[in-house]
Amino acid sequence: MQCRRVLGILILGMTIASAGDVTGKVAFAGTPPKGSPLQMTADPVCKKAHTKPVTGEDVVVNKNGTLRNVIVYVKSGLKGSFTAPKDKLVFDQMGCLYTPHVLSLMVGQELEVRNSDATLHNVHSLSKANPQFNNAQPMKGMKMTKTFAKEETFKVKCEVHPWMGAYIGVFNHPYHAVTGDDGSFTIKGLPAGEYTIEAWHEKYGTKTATVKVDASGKATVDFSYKS
Ligand SMILES: [Cu+2]
Repeated sequence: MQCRRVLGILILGMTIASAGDVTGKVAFAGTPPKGSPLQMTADPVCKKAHTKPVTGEDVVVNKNGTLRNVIVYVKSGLKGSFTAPKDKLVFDQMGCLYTPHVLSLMVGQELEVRNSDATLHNVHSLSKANPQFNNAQPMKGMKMTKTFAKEETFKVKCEVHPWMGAYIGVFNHPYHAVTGDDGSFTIKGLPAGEYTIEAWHEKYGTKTATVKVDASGKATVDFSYKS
């Protein structure tokens, strides 16, 4: 009886230890740079979409002193191959801005590119490992679906509206996340093991850290950028 109970606890322990979540936050130290206002007067549709001045999203420091739009991902330590999630991600053009400004997805995962504006946008990828594309979406409500075969992070821009820019991170695995308005991230369901985690920001570059996902099934890793 005793033996069976111990075995039961052991099996339960092993189940918990098999995968864990890595959570953390990306701090920003120093004075946030003053964002420059975007001049949208060249296209009345863009200008009309905003009632307040719009600033660029290249550096967004949250109210709690953290940095938004940082991709945090497993750089090394993973074994085996992974299947792309079935859920489609949406990359929208709204108010002549990309929503979201930074996104991450997996090789083979579908990305729906939408135009929610009643004006012409061209969606131009500056990818290197993946074939570049440059597609016009002249009408509101237009949609197209893209997938990417290779791992890389690249810029997307619109030549009609030079202020429009976004970044897409493509990964060979599902262990990546982007910091939002509280600067935190969660990489879910990572198998137990030791990993190098990297943070990437379009202006401030990369930071790395090592993390061990152990029997507790949870690990924390924080990053910090300076102005
Ligand atoms: Cu545009």
